[in-house]
Amino acid sequence: NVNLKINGLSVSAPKDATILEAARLAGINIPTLCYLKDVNQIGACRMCLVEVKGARSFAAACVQPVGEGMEVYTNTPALRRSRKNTLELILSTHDKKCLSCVRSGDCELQRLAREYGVDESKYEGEKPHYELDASAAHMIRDNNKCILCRRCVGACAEQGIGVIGPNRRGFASHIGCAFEMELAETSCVSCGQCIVACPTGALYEKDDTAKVFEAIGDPEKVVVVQTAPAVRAALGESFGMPIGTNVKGKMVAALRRLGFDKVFDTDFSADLTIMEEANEFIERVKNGGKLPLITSCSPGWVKFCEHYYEDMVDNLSSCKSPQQMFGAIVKTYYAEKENIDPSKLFVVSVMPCTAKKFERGRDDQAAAGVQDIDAVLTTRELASMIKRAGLMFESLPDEEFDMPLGIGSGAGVIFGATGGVMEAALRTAVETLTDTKLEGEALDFKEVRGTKGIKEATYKVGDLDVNVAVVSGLKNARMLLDKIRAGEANYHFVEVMACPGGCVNGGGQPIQPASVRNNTDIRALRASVLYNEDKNLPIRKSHENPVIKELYDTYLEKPGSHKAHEILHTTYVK
Ligand code: HC1
Ligand code: SF4
Repeated sequence: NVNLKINGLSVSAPKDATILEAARLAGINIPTLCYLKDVNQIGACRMCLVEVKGARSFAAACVQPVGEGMEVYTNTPALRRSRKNTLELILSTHDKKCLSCVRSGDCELQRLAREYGVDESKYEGEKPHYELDASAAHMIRDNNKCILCRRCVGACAEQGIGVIGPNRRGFASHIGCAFEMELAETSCVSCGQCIVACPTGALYEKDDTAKVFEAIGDPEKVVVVQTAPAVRAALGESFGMPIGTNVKGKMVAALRRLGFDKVFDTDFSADLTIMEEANEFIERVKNGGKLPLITSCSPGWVKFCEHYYEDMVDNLSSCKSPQQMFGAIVKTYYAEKENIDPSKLFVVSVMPCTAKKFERGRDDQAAAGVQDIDAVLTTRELASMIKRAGLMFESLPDEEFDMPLGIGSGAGVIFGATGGVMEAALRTAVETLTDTKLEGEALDFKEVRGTKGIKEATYKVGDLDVNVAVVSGLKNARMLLDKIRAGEANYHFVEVMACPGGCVNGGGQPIQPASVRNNTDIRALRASVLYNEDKNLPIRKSHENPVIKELYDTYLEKPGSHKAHEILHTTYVK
């Protein structure tokens, strides 16, 4: 550790800490805009400037390391003037249409502008004007609100994709794709990690709330909603609740009050995915099929695989994702059971994910001859609908999902965290292959839990030593796939989630500002919601879900049956 003084206070900080981190230890927040820990550490925006005694110029606290005996000042009149000026310059090219901006109220620029009392029109002059890029299925890029902080660029590079970056120089400098291509023309995988990294309203998901409100208001339609496992772990944040609060019951109550005819749970179809995927795994092992089997529920990952690892597309499980299986079952089994014309059913998904908006429109996702899913909302869009409907979220009662598609096992719940799909599949595969019953602690496959980017383990399943790997974040996926390709790793089963930490950290989740992201393990807090729910559920294995059993007994016959293939499986692009 080194000892230094910050604003006259003695502080001891690790020797590789930055001034920003040391100040935080002393309870002092230095404002930042471009800095996002591990994603963008370039010291470019000049908001975090501090005075260091004896230095000739101000230092950028986000990149400047601490030193023994250093004397730092974070809040002098000169610094306040400098920061105010920086903000006024940023605003000189900003369109300042804040009233209806999707980020109004949680925009980091807006907050700083207010705190520093900026004069919005100080540098009014020529302004660049950019067309919106609405080409992609999942998001819109509005450069008129971009402040060139490059957090999105860092997020995309961290995903190992790198399709956005700075174009041109000087006044014409802007973030875009190579050769000014539209996002849809690039290999963007729709993960939305750029959106949750953006401090302003320059990046946002395509808004489907109007379409959903309209369907709800249409008396001809039966509107069914499903919620992904990870949504309950984060929706509360949009209403000021602490990160890591499980709001399942209030979420269900809110959806019912919004007017959905049925409120169901994606956990149910996560269980269904496990039935099909565990069966696929067993079949591939028995029949010498392509291994490792790689999960296919994360659409950003699937797109990534199709784009960059074409030779491994056959490793992908042919299972549709739980989102799509849900829609497929509603429009076939449920429609028949309830005697509803599938074309009258409107199935909405609430997802922590922006790539689900893209997945919905993929080929071969229409089991009943109509699209399996009609609209996908992010967690943020659901929050906005709840607010617009005037529902006081915090005071809603806790309610239960509707039956029959509202039952999920604990295995389905943990899908939303990295390692969850693997653990869920193992619970079912081990019991199926070994004729043993897993109880208590034996149900926890702890080695594949936790937020580490790459996890490996070997489990004894019957006579077989099953080597598994779990990765989240596409940069990690790249590393692992390269190892597999080079024959340096011998896995049987691999789980890949596109977003670092899995769905809980998806691109559609409530946006936490850098000041929170830099100092809190959001992924772990949200994941703990799911593992706690799993621990306390009476049913923790997919194959013990009674509705799943009934579905096979009365309709699908058995996992991997002809009918199951027609409804629940899909194909990929090579
Ligand atoms: Fe996910 Fe999945 S876990 S992909 O992360 O397999 O989005 O939560 O709904 O489909 O169940 C997301 C979450 C989600 C699917 C499931
Ligand atoms: Fe990059 Fe993902 Fe944003 Fe596409 S959605 S630009 S892949 S970060």
